[in-house]
Amino acid sequence: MKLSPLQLARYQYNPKLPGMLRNGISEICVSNGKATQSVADQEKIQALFPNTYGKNEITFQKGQNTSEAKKQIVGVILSGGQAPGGHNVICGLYDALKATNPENVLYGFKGGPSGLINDDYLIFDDAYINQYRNTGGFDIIGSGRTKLESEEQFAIVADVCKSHGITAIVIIGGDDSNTNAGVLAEYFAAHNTGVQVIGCPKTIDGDLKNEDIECSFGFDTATKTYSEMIGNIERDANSAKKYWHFIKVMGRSASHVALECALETQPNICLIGEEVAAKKMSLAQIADYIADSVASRAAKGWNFGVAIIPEGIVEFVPEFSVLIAEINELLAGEKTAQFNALPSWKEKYAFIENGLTKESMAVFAILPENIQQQLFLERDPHGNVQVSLIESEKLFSALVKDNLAARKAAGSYKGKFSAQHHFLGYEGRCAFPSNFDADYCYSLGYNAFMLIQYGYNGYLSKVSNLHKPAEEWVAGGMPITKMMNIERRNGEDKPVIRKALVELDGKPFKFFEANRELWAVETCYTYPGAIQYFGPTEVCDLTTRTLALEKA
Ligand code: FBP
Repeated sequence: MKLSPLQLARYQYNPKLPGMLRNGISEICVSNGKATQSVADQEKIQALFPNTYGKNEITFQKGQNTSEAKKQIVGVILSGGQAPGGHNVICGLYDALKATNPENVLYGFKGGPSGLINDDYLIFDDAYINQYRNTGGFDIIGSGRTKLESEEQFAIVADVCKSHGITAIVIIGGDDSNTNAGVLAEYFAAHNTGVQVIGCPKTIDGDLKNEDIECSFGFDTATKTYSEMIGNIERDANSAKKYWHFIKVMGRSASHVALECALETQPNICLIGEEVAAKKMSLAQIADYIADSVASRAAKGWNFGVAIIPEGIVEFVPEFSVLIAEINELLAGEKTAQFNALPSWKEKYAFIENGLTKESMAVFAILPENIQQQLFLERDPHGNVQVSLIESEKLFSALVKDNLAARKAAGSYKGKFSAQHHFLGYEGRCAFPSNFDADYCYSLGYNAFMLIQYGYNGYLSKVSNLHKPAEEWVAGGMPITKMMNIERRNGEDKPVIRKALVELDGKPFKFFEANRELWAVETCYTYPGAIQYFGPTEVCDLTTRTLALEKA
């Protein structure tokens, strides 16, 4: 394989550990914190997790290492969507494991959780792991979206662990995967398997965060990558002065990515799904809001602009959620085949018109035809519409176009409107991790091994104080049960880690809210440029604006 000069240079980068982990393995001891409680539904969570509930939070500090000297055989999996820095979690884990005892072994289970069930693995060595240091991607062992959640699966995993003598599993994943890590830890404890489980917080979406997890890894690099591109598009828009760019960014269930990109690039418009839901905005109201900016700018002679749209936006629009629910109902069971058998779109349209309520039909009718058809194309394994496949950037530009046409007819708008569409998602998930993510991820992995070495089970590797230089970061562990509450999932009450949505009274949103009116009519673009890996720390080690504002 031909290596790029950057890849070669990144091999030489030494990720920065928190100060307290820098003195060598023999100098890391535990400081016990308070016993914990789950964030809500304490009695129910305690009853479901009798063996792992209520444990102490812990931090590491400099001091004599008192952990038991035993050989560790550890397995690791990557779970869910790629996020920059995953390789470094594994490198940090490997380095701590080997520094503790060169006889320790690290298994990598391939292709995500299914690798653990199918016992499909590799064993890491220096030569293999060194190829992946400070690189993006999850190709070191691959990832997957199989969920590890049933007792049958846990029993298989227990057998796989037993057959290799595995003493601990590290699960690198998002809120669902870490919820499942907590459930697996409880199962292992209840069945006296002697196997520990440690989670690590991953997702570019940024929605795995709470009072303990300041940010999930990958969010920093992904948003910097998108912001570079959005800044470049803004500069193109401001140069050519002839297009409105509608840019959809990833973030299925929360709008953190969109908000962070907006804080970085100051576009004319950025929709925040959580606000749309709170204000119960309709599609027409959103289109009107964007059209106001288009018209105000046109009045100044500026027929160009940039709008950021979060991937999950349509699910936040109440009337659209109702429409989706009705469509799911309309196509339930046998009815999908019936619908698909209809020979033309005209007949399908009549079927839809017949099945939807008047209100939902009114929403459906204003959608452009390609979006209408998208709603009936791909279904997920449960037979539901896959909302993330809807091209919402095209949806909103079409609605804005119609809105502007009406304004033109009424004589209130005289501009030109020509739109370009972009979707920024996969471009950011496997970028070379920023220095922040390279350091954070390496620390998470290193720290995960220290948790294993000290015998913890059902803990999340936690590194905090992240707005400060790495020297001042705080490393430790948090019982996963502390982050849980009970939620209704697929008709059942389940213990889960709560997904973090954008807080409308949080500092990042408040900053955006205070500035967006100006950004909507003026041209205030900022151009973050490409991630810098080498150079002055104020350029290379910057965290996200979200983190900076939250900690300000
Ligand atoms: P995770 O929640 O697993 O980290 O993945 C998030 C994400 O990157 C979303 O932003 C996006 O909608 C989704 O993955 C795409 O998934 P896939 O890779 O399966 O197409």
